[in-house]
Amino acid sequence: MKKILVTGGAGFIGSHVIRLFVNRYPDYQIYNLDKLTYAGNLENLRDVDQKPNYHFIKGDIIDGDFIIGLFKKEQFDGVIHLAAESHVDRSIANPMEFIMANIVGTVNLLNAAKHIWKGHFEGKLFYHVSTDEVYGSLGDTGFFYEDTPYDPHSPYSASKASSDHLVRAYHDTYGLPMIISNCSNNYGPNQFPEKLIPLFINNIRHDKPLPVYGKGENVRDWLYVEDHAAAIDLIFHKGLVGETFNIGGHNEWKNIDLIKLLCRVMDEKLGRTKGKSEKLITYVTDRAGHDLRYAIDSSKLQKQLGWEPSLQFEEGIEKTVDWYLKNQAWLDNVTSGNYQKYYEEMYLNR
Ligand code: NAD
Ligand code: TDX
Repeated sequence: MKKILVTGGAGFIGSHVIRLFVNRYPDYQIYNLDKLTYAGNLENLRDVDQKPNYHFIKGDIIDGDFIIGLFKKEQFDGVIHLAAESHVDRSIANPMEFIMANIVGTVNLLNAAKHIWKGHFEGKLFYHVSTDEVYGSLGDTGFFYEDTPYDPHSPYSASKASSDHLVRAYHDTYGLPMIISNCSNNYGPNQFPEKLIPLFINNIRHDKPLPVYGKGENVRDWLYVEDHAAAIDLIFHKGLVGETFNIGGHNEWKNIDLIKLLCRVMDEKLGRTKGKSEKLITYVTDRAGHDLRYAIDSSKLQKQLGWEPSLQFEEGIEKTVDWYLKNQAWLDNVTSGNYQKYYEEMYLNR
């Protein structure tokens, strides 16, 4: 494959995918299509944006005419689709944006791929990047498998579930070659500070309260973002068409335990008295429909394609904290503008 369209490449995970592909496959042409919403930031790609095999296109996947025109013009061989509205809390406040970007946007891409590739499906691939949240919520035990029935609870996860169903429907109905992967919570450099880990790093840095939802007992399964990008690379090249793969590192943490670990690492890195950051922990009203526990079984990916996560969590958290402390200008830049308004709406009176 030579010409690959990556959607949402200026976001958190997309930028790591772009970096990996641009550096690893100099003979590929990588096209990054991104609307540059609040979550998209071309700064994330400064180290690769001058490479001859990287191209940026500003555009909106909600605009069907634009998408079909782009596919006609560029004749992509493959699509890696990451563009989405991705924050659960924002989906609770404003579901329609999620319906438009995540469902309508995905269908526009599917229609364009189907139309342009019709009769020439051989060697083409539509790779849809999804989340473990489509499977719903677990109790204290058990795991999500590839055949776990979908049971989404938030507008975000319902919109992702819907897009997954549509990708499968285009495969079953029209033969569109596709693969889906469902990954657990990612963390690492360049994540927008609305998600738990970068939000709390930023708040600790500014001695601001750490708003823990409910009792902090919800469990998430965390994966370092570069390990997710490596899994996408492997699946894109070696995965069987029509298949689904779960991606996760068997790394479950209760929120409150993770937050305490983060506080300890931040105290150390900032040279603060032990226990100082933990004092910022503030319990606030729980998220509506808050899923209790996510846990991914990724043994299919491990057995079929030999993927393993490369990092232990403590190591990944240290690397992540180091990155945010070294890149405070990045944090300051993304938290200027509308961020203050978002923060007040989301957390004031909570
Ligand atoms: P993000 O919010 O950091 O980035 C999303 C990117 O998509 C941004 O660059 C944004 O500008 C772009 N975008 C949004 N709407 C668009 C539109 N209409 N047209 C074009 N571009 C648009 O998200 P992320 O955390 O990097 O997640 C990327 C993908 O991975 C999403 O599909 C998400 O559902 C999935 N995912 C995320 C996680 C996670 O933990 N973050 C876990 C599993 C799966
Ligand atoms: O301020 C907070 N306080 C808090 O207690 C925030 C932002 C979160 N939380 C809790 C809610 C969750 O239990 O921390 C946990 C993690 O929250 P998020 O970072 O918002 O992630 P989550 O809701 O688990 O969803 C993430 O993982 C799956 C990503 O945002 C999704 O894009 C991905 O699909």
